[in-house]
Amino acid sequence: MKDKLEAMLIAAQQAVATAADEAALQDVRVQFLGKKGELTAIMKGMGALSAEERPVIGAVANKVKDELSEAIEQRLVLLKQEAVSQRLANEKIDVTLPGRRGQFGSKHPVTLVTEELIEIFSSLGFCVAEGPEVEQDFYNFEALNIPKDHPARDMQDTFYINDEVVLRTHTSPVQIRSMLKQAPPVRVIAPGTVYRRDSDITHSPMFHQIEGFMVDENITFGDLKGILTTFIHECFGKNVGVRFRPSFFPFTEPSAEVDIQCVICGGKGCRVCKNSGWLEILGSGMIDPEVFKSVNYDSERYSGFAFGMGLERIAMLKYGVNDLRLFFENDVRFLRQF
Ligand code: 2U9
Repeated sequence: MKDKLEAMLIAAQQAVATAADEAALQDVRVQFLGKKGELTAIMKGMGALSAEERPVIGAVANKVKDELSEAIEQRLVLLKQEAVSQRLANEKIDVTLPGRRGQFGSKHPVTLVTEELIEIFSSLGFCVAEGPEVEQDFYNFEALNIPKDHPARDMQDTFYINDEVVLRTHTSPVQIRSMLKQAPPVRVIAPGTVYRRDSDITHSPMFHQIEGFMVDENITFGDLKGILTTFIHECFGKNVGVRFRPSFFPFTEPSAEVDIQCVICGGKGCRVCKNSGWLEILGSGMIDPEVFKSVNYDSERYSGFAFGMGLERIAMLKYGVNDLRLFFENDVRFLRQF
């Protein structure tokens, strides 16, 4: 029995030495020291031994068990170290390799145009004002000389929240709020998002505008022409032709639409300008005395002009974009070009 135990120890030590990983070592432990293992099997034969032999073999069996346990523990420590070394080798990072560059975002073309226009009008003495996009009927329509049931309301199809509250159809209400807050002289521009129930290839239900006004004593149509011509020359170049055409808006009288020489064909006539050589870019006019009444400005003493333009349209002309929908799709392949 002693020989059997010693032979088992040698076989077990060999198995321990060749166990390739922790799982294999665990199998060795079970095979030799487990409840159904080889050591247990040999010990079962102890009952047949004499009273003198039993303690001797018992001592040998304990020694075999201790030695084997010790060998397994040592091997376990070694295997753990090897596993750590292996992982370190596999996961080694070469910190001298160049890093991967992240993609930088870019400003939306409508933001770029807005910023440029703010810059130009700031240099002409205008301040920027902002206001709510969900607006009361009074500021969006009534105060601008567009009473309920007035045919002019049809000019701008409106999103109604309820009878008295709308999504603003233009940034004009911001200017009404500015006028109610401060007395002349004032020069204000109002850039922002506006909403109209209009959706086709050339209209989006949400778009952007910049509007502005200037009120003081003795402001004339000549001031309107001077400021807007200066703006156009700053925005589209000193040599671009400008013309003023009579028009109608409920909040201005007289009113004028302003055209520039076509930036695509230089005035010769092309598809973009529908062969006219001109492109409409903004609306304007002398502020109607009815509007002054709603904001308690004395129209005997003060006069002023106002103007408005669509920012997507300006961006299309400046950057040669021929489809309005590109501004709202947020396709990075388009946006990265600006
Ligand atoms: C106040 C008084 C008058 C703002 C004006 C226009 C003419 C105009 C359109 C251009 C293209 C809007 O984006 S668009 O559809 N705007 O033609 N806007 S005068 O007049 C005002 C504004 C506020 C208190």
